[in-house]
Amino acid sequence: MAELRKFFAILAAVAILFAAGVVRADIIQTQTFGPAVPNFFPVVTFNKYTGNVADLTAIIVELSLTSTGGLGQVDNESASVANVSVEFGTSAYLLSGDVTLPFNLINPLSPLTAVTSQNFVLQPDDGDGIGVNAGGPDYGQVLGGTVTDLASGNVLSTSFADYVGAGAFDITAFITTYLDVTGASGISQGTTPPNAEGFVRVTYRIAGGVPEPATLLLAASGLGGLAAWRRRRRS
Ligand SMILES: [Ca+2]
Ligand SMILES: [Ca+2]
Repeated sequence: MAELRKFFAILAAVAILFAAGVVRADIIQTQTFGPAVPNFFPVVTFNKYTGNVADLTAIIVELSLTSTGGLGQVDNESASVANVSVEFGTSAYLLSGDVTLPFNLINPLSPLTAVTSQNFVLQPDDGDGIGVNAGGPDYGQVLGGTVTDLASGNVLSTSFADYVGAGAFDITAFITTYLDVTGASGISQGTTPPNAEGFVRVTYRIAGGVPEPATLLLAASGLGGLAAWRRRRRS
């Protein structure tokens, strides 16, 4: 009976994986970049889909960015108290001359950011001169933590053809140190860059394809379990 329970447990696990969409006929390519000190501009290369464009139900591009350490600095130069919100870390966006990428991943004005945030009440300029001068009541600093953020977008179906055929395509990631100060003007800014790393992932989602090897393995072990259980039952 224990074997029978085990068999049904495996069967249930396979069913759950299917239902959860974990097991799919996706073709997934992941290319990493870094770790390196921004600013840097890695080029990552992916294979095109070699089947028919009609097989594709979706093309998904993901960008993951992890920012570690570094320092963001602000120094008030105005004669008023400044309530500021500071975000410090790394930003990233993508560009490609080969394929049309999802719009949310290619906007330099709205990049993906992996940041540590902190609010400050900066006292009026203490007379330390223009530029960041560490210390004094008009100064604040954000120590960069380890932060990861992910952005994902769907390629428009009208651009699927870019991704189909022989060969490969390139995507360039623009990885830069990021410091954003909101709430007041007249604030000097300075940074010591963090370390940055991440990945770009391209997924081809295929209609009615064959399951991935992991699924077949699970199914096979389930069938194996059944065969073993039958053998034991007969003997
Ligand atoms: Ca100052
Ligand atoms: Ca200062």
